[in-house]
Amino acid sequence: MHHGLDIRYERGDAGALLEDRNVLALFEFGRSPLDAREARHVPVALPQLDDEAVLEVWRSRGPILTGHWEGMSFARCDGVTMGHLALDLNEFEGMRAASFRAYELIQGFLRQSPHHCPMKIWNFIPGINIGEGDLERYRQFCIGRSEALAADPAEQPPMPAATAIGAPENEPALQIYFLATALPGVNVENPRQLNAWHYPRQYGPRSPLFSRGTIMQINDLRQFLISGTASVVGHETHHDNATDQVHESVRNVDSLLSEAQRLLGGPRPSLDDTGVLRVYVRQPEAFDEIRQALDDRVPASTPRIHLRGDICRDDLLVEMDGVLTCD
Ligand code: 3EB
Repeated sequence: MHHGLDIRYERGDAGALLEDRNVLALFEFGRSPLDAREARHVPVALPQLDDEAVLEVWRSRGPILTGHWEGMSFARCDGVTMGHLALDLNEFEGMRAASFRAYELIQGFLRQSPHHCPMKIWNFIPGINIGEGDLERYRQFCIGRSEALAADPAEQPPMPAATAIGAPENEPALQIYFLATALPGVNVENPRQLNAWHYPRQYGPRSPLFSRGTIMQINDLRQFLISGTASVVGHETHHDNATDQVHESVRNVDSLLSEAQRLLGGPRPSLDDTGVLRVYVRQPEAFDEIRQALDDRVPASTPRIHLRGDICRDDLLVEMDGVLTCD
């Protein structure tokens, strides 16, 4: 096993995998995050679309400490912390308030943690496209996030990488989990895309706050955490069909990898068997088309899963994220 975070898709039973003391986090799909049975267990409400159901397993070396903090849970090893929270939306006056609380909690947690630099944050937002105009849940989520981050003047960029995807409308919880380390990572932005925090007003009153990718160093290993990447060029959505959106998204990932190489030197990180990909699919009926379009562009050796989830703009049909290991 390598020295960083080892991410795999495995068949098996969640209970049995949690017996493995090297498991830092275990992601089970199609289950409410409120069902978590322990700190390392992270059920994600999005159903998996692939024929074969798998678990996403994060392993790390050395002893793992687990615990709870203000209703959050965490698992920490020498190099990295995985933090997880699920807030029952019934207990909040709307998505803005829930998001504000979530980001307030995350900042509070990070301040007292030995790993206080967030590298990547995954957000799963029930009914993400519900609501008209600026009342849309995703936009309200962005407002709450931005208000919580602005409430702490010491909390300035570097921004973490992020993914924000819709969970089923009937899922009760806003779920957020993250990776944090002791040292800041290297942020990578995509020259093909406007930096998300500079998005114009038409996408909402407060811009999303994330970096397109972060290079995280754990021990002597560098890993590239890729944000949710869609068919956005500049700030605009391109294409109205799934195949072209997949191809555009892969061009965006490629461009980000070239930019990472430009910043860091060394070999160009690539999509191959040292990485994993997650593909988020809005319309289940487009799954085969999306899988095919991706197979045409990404080596067969790259492990990948497809999850059913809404994307934050209603004209986006697909989004992907992933983690690559740099040589
Ligand atoms: C985009 O490129 C797609 O709000 O945290 C991707 C990744 C997107 C993260 C977020 C949003 C977020 O703008 C949307």
